[in-house]
Order: sequence, then C-alpha cells, then structure tokens
Amino acid sequence: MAEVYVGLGTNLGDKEQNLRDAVQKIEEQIGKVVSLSAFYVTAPWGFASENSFLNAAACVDTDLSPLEVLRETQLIERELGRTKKSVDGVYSDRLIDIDLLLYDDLVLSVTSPSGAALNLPHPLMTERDFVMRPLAEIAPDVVHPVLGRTIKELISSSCRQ
Ligand code: PH2
Ligand code: MG
Ligand code: MG
Repeated sequence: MAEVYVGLGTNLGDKEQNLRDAVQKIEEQIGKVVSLSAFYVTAPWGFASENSFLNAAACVDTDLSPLEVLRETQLIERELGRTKKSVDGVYSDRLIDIDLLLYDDLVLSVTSPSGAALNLPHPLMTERDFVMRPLAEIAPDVVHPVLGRTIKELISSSCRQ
C-alpha cells in the first residue's frame, strides 16, 4: 500500500462539483481518500484567464503503481470532460486537472506508455502556492524526498504564487 498526494484544480463549469466528482472517482478507481483539503479560490498562475481556479489536495491510499495511478488520473480527467492537455508549459482553462505530487518517498522520472512524462515529486510543486497551501493543510509534516524538508517548512520559505 502506498500513500499518494494529488493536487486538483479546475477553472471551468461548476468548480465545486468538478472537485467533488474527481474525488469520488479517485476513491472508486485509485484508492481510499484518507484526507482532503478545503477548496481554495486561486488566481490563474502561469497564464492569463478571466476564470479563477478552485484548488485542493488529497491523500490517497493505493495498491496501484505510480504509472497505474497516472493512467487512472488521466482517465478520470477525460471522463470528467477534459479534452485539452497543457503542452510544453502552455496552460489553458480546464474542467479538471489532477496532478501527482508525491508517491511515498519515491523519486523518479519516467515516460508512460501513453507518452506522458511522470516526474515525482512534482517538479513545480514547491513554486506553486495553489499546490502548497492545500497540501500544507493535510500534510504539514510530510518530508519532500528531494529537498529533505517538510511541507510546512517549504511553504514558509520558498513558496510564491
Ligand atoms: N494549474 C496550472 C497552471 N496554473 N493556476 C492555478 N491557480 N491553479 C491551477 O491548478 C493551475 C494554475 C497547470 O496545471
Ligand atoms: Mg496541473
Ligand atoms: Mg496536469
């Protein structure tokens, strides 16, 4: 059994419902959601949009491998109506985005059979306040496996939005 942290984001449609639907599907398809942060209203980061985001973080106990979790999160995104993916850091509005942040203390960089990159921990997580604030709420004492510091320590030092 592994402990996975995921970040959830949406800035289109009924955002609260999108997050709730994603959490329900994660529970059905990935594993037990053992904690869920509050939902945070955040400004779009890294691109211009009129649509504010709703972001959250969740901790999931799973028997799936990292690549299996990635396959399921991508499937759930499509089931909830997402059609476009970000390409080379060019972001766009979306119904739902589910990003793997941490998988136990694994450090890895692989390409999935579908061609998607999987990097753990998520390489941009510490730069993103919309990730770190919800994560710090549910996992303040979890240690980042590369930086060797807790989420609580990292949010008070390097985090920007
Ligand atoms: N996701 C992005 C890019 N920018 N900004 C906010 N506020 N919330 C997000 O979830 C988000 C973003 C790429 O996935
Ligand atoms: Mg994302
Ligand atoms: Mg994503």
